[in-house]
Amino acid sequence: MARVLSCIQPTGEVHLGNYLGALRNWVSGQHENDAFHGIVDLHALTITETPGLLGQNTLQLAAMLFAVGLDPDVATVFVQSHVTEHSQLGWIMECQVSFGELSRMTQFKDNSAKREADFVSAGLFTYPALQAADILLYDTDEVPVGEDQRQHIEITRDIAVRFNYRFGDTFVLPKAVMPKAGARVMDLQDPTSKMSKSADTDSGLVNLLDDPAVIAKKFKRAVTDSESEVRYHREEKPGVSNLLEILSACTGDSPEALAQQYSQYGPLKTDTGAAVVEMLRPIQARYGELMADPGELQSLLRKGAGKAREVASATLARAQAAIGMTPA
Ligand code: ATP
Ligand code: LTN
Repeated sequence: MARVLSCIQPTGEVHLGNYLGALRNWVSGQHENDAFHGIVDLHALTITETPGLLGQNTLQLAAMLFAVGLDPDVATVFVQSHVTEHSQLGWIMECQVSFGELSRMTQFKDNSAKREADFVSAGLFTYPALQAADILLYDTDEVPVGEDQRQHIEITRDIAVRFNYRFGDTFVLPKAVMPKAGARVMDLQDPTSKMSKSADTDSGLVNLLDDPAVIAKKFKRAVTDSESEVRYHREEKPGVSNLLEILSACTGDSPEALAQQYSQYGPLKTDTGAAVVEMLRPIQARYGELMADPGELQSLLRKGAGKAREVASATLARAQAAIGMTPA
């Protein structure tokens, strides 16, 4: 059984891109693999300044992970800061990666540019080192992520190779696995940018907790193009292709086959909105139940952290021994 790990930041509501590009695959993968999923609150801290918000977002995200179908008896779901080994190995990783390598990370370039007037923390820059620690702590074979994370998995491999070369074989080399459908859900108002919670406006962003009427409206207003032909072509028809891909992710039919069934944009928008609403209905109901019982939610997270710590502490000890640090 492959060890699989993927993580998500508690930085606001979970959106359709997160779900189709990541969470849904975590749920289907939990029975085939030994799955670990972290809520990476330390990563979110790179851009969080409001007191109290981080913990609240963490609990809401935990409820959402269980609501979409992660089973606490099957997968290991934990909060990053509950497993202190992440911070400890994170520092060691920072010392294995160069300033130049970190400077080439597109996520850092994008995020720091977006925050030009704001505080750009050093943590935002060293973020990939902490991510490498997340992955390497669990002897991870596979990291299921969206296309946007490919560079972070590559740098993790580079760091692991370098560490193993310097200090002897310690870390398993992970590889990124990209889902076929829904790998990159685009903004409904700007289909050349990925759907993102940090978008300027909310109208192109579908949150999993959005009201059904709001979801339908967002799809009806989705940007397409001035032609009227329904055809699947990512570059020439980004808006239409995004809708076809979302509908495909809901129905299981291929975007090409779905394109054949439509001759106008209107019905494609309506049907895609309706399919998304139906897909989210049971998730929204389960989320409501979980949020009504915070004690239970906390105990599920405590259990996850215990399981995570067992693996993480052994790996950290191995890395410290390989370096030759004095044992405490
Ligand atoms: P955002 O851009 O909304 O802030 P993010 O990339 O910072 O999102 P996280 O919340 O950490 O993301 O993302 C969790 C997972 O969701 C990652 O595996 C990421 O690849 C995936 N993901 C995020 N946005 C999309 C998208 N538009 N399409 C597909 N997958 C996505
Ligand atoms: N950087 C990722 C979140 C993340 C992650 C990880 C993903 C942090 N640690 C470990 C996979 C494995 C993001 O922004 N989506």
